[in-house]
Amino acid sequence: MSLYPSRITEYDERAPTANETETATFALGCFWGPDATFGAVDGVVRTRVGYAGGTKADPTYNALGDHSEAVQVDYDSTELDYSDLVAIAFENHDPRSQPRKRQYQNVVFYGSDAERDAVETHLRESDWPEDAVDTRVERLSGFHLAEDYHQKFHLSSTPSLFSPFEEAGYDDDEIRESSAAAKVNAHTAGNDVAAFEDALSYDPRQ
Ligand code: MHO
Repeated sequence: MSLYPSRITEYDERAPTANETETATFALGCFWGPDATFGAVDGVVRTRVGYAGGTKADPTYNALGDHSEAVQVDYDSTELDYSDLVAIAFENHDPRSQPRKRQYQNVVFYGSDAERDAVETHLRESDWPEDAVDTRVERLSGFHLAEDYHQKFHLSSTPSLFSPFEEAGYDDDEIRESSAAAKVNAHTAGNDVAAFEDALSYDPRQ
């Protein structure tokens, strides 16, 4: 299966812009996994990984301080709601206990009272008894981008699918913010990705 640079640029030109998307942030363990899980979802437009939830000013992977690994998701609110993303977050981790290392702890970050209410509603309507959930629910106070080599990790580890982005002339920032890269990264990690099948993975010369 091939990925053509022209398909990548066409896909990204059609993607909703930053003004047309909302953003949600989750810490759910090693961020490579949730980057790909959320990237697969229809209506998720862009993803990026970073560090959140702590107070250290300039966290890095080797000096995280009190932050946790987190994924940030830009989504098209005409296609899905914040609550849909919260549901996906809870389907993709075990909320009953926290990993010992703060780096991998689970946190749902809300950005408004409405989002906090949505998380509370999700938990109330879930099967989890109220005192069984250890996952923290906190207001997002900042998001620090992780190093380039952590962005779209599965994609960047797959040369046959990564090279077309380089051939399209994308630099590291453009790959991180590429909607096509979010979809191809999700595919590379083994997810079913409708956008990849429908729009990205065919030969434009056919
Ligand atoms: N070092 C671990 C986790 C990486 S994640 C970005 C691994 O290689 O799987 O913390």
